[in-house]
Formats: sequence, C-alpha cells, structure tokens
Amino acid sequence: MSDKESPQVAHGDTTDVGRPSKKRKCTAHCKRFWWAYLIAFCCIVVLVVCLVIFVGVPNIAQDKLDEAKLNIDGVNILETEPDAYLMEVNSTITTDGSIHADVDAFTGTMYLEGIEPRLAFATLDFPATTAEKHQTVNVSQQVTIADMDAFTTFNVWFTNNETVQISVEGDTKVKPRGLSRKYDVTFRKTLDVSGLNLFKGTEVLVDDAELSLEKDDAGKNFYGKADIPNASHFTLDIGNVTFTNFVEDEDVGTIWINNLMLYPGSNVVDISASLDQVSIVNLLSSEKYCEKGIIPFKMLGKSVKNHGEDLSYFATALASANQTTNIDIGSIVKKNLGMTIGCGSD
Ligand SMILES: *[C@@H]1O[C@H](CO)[C@@H](O)[C@H](O)[C@H]1NC(C)=O
Ligand SMILES: *[C@@H]1O[C@H](CO)[C@@H](O)[C@H](O)[C@H]1NC(C)=O
Ligand SMILES: *[C@@H]1O[C@H](CO)[C@@H](O)[C@H](O)[C@H]1NC(C)=O
Ligand SMILES: *[C@@H]1O[C@H](CO)[C@@H](O)[C@H](O)[C@H]1NC(C)=O
Ligand SMILES: *[C@@H]1O[C@H](CO)[C@@H](O)[C@H](O)[C@H]1NC(C)=O
Ligand SMILES: CC(=O)N[C@H]1CO[C@H](CO)[C@@H](O)[C@@H]1O
Repeated sequence: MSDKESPQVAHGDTTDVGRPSKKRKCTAHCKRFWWAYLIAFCCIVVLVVCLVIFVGVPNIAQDKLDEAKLNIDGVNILETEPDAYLMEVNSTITTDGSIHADVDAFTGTMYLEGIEPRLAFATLDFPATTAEKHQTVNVSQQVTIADMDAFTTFNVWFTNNETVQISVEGDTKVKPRGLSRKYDVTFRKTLDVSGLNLFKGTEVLVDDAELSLEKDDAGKNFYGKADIPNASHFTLDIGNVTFTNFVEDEDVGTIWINNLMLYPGSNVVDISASLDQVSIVNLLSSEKYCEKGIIPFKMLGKSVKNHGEDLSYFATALASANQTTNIDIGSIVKKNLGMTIGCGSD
C-alpha cells in the first residue's frame, strides 16, 4: 500500500497532502515499532489462551457436566443390618458427546430434597468415567448408616410418597482430552424417583386364602397370599414384618410377612395372620359391610426383624401410615368355613 502512495505525493499532487502524509507517518511508525506491536499481540494471545484455559475450559467442563443426564435404572438395598446395608446402583450418564473428557472418581453425597434443610442420607463412591455419549455407571458398596435419623426419614418418605426427590452431589475433577490440566468441577444432579406409594393396590388373593376356626400351634388362623406392588425401581431386603391389623379403630389381629424381599413390580408373597374371629364375624354382619362382605383392613407396621435383628429404619417407615387393603373376607369365610355371614346373621 505504501509503495503505491509514495510516488503520488512525490509528483506534487497538492490538493490532498494531509492524509497520505499521516499514512506515511503511521507506516514509518509501524516499521519502527513493529516489535512493540508483536509483543502486544503476543500478550493478547497469551491472555486469551489463559482465559480459555483457566476460566473458559473449567466453565465449559462444568456446563457440560451440568447438562449431562443421570438416569437411575435400579437400586438394590440388600444385606440390611441395623446400621448398615449393601447398596447397589445401576445408572447411566448421557451427554451430548461434544466434549471428550475424563471425570475422576468421587464420593457422592445423596440428599433427600423437599425438606428443610435437605437430608444427607448416604454417601456413595462413584467410579471414574469418560464423558462419552452413553456411560453405564454401576456402583456396589457397603454403606454404614452415618445419620440414622436422615436415613429413617428417607425411608418414611420413600414408603409413603409417589415420588421422592433425591440429589447426588460431589466434588471431582475433569480432564479434557488433549489438555494436561485437570479442572475442579462439582457433580450435581437432582432426580425424581418413584417411591413405594404406600403399596397402593395391594391385594389379598381370595383363592389362596385358608381360614380356620381354631388357631394352630403358632397361634395363627389365616394363611394366604398377597400381591404387593412396588412402584419403585428399588429392590429392598426388608425381612420379617409384623403388622397390626385394624378395621376402622378396632384392633382385629396381627399379620406376618416373612422374608420380605420387595422387587420392582408385582410381588406375590405368603402372609399369615392371627385374626380375632368374633370381631370379624361382627363386622361381616354389620350394616356397613354385610352386603358386599368386603372389609377395608388397615395394616400398620409393628416390627421388622431381619436375621434376628431389628431394622428400625424400615419399622419406622412401615409404622408411619396405615396401609388400607380391601379384603373380600365374606368370600373367604364362605369358601373355607362353608358359612355365609350376611346382613342380619348372628
Ligand atoms: C444391575 O445390573 C445387573 C446386570 O443386569 C443386575 O444383575 C443387577 O441386579 C442390577 N442391579 C441393580 C441395582 O439394578
Ligand atoms: C450395569 O447395569 C446395566 C443396566 O442396569 C446392566 O445392563 C449391566 O450388565 C451392569 N453391568 C454390570 C457390570 O453389572
Ligand atoms: C412425603 O411423605 C412424607 C411422610 O408421609 C410427608 O411428610 C411429605 O410431605 C411427603 N413429601 C412430598 C413431597 O410429598
Ligand atoms: C392407624 O389406624 C389406627 C386405627 O384407626 C390408629 O389408631 C392409628 O393412629 C393409625 N396410625 C397412623 C400412623 O395413622
Ligand atoms: C423369619 O422368621 C422365620 C421363622 O422365625 C425364620 O426362619 C427366618 O430366618 C426369618 N427370616 C429372616 C429374614 O430373618
Ligand atoms: C401397581 C404399580 O405401581 N406397579 C408398578 C410396580 O413397578 C413396576 C416397575 O417398577 C411398574 O411397571 C408397575 O406399574
């Protein structure tokens, strides 16, 4: 550019002297101080690179981690003891796959949300992962119950509610592929998981019910099967459960379910009971129930024992609310005892 303009001025074109001369001055200046420009340019490049590495990349890494989706496919709570259990979690982490990075192993704290302050009820060690599009993350770990109140509250909520909100949080480091540095990030996910919803839909199967007039040596007069739905993705090793059985406000007996291992979906389990015959007959002939013979039984957890030990966290959860199940006791009496107790019976 300067090569073209210089001759113009030299030929004595006086109408526009100012601008070219300024340009010339600048050109001369640039030529003289090129090194200063180079240094300034280099400084800017270094600054930009530093910003990207120290501010940009960590922010991008955190954003990508925040965008990643955690999906819980299954949770097993097994080998339950009074203050410990084995927790297994199968999960998948899905990202958009745009960043290739290695995420360090970390300790995640699990919180029950929806209560103030939120409750840390367990910690789990998550393995190292790569931020590939689709990652399976399975964890199997012996957990010692550090905060019994928090774990009990979690069980109460999990038993009663249709959904519970759980968060997993932990500090870890991310190393993007091609960079040698690791960046601090926080893994933080909140999930809505299905709870047990108080076993809504539990049925006592009439065809399998055996009712007798006399109590046997174990003090029982009822044996049968119940279908207990588990609307959650949790498998729970609960153990031997004892329930008090109410009809309205009247205690009409005790129900036992032994070796209760609750799987997701339908669970057909053996039940046995010691029922107060007089109360049942009175209820069946009462105005309220005599027509249909169907009585709403309320089951309230009394104790949970697993291999001889009391599991207070499950016991408290099952004792936190009455679970109502309509039982066609009229048909059960008719089938087993050959009697029809209806309106006006003695
Ligand atoms: C995880 O998957 C394995 C293999 O399919 C299965 O055996 C295990 O029970 C699952 N665990 C959970 C907690 O869902
Ligand atoms: C992890 O869990 C997934 C799905 O839940 C299962 O398909 C896979 O087999 C499990 N892997 C191991 C090693 O248990
Ligand atoms: C979950 O259940 C507990 C205990 O029944 C109750 O106090 C709480 O309000 C419920 N929370 C939600 C979000 O439904
Ligand atoms: C369960 O029902 C019985 C009988 O009506 C009642 O006495 C008891 O307080 C109820 N328990 C809970 C936790 O609602
Ligand atoms: C439940 O009780 C029965 C009979 O007492 C016993 O044989 C069984 O081992 C108990 N099961 C558990 C899981 O504790
Ligand atoms: C009655 C009920 O809620 N059943 C559910 C039990 O759990 C399975 C799987 O978790 C669901 O598919 C059922 O709908």
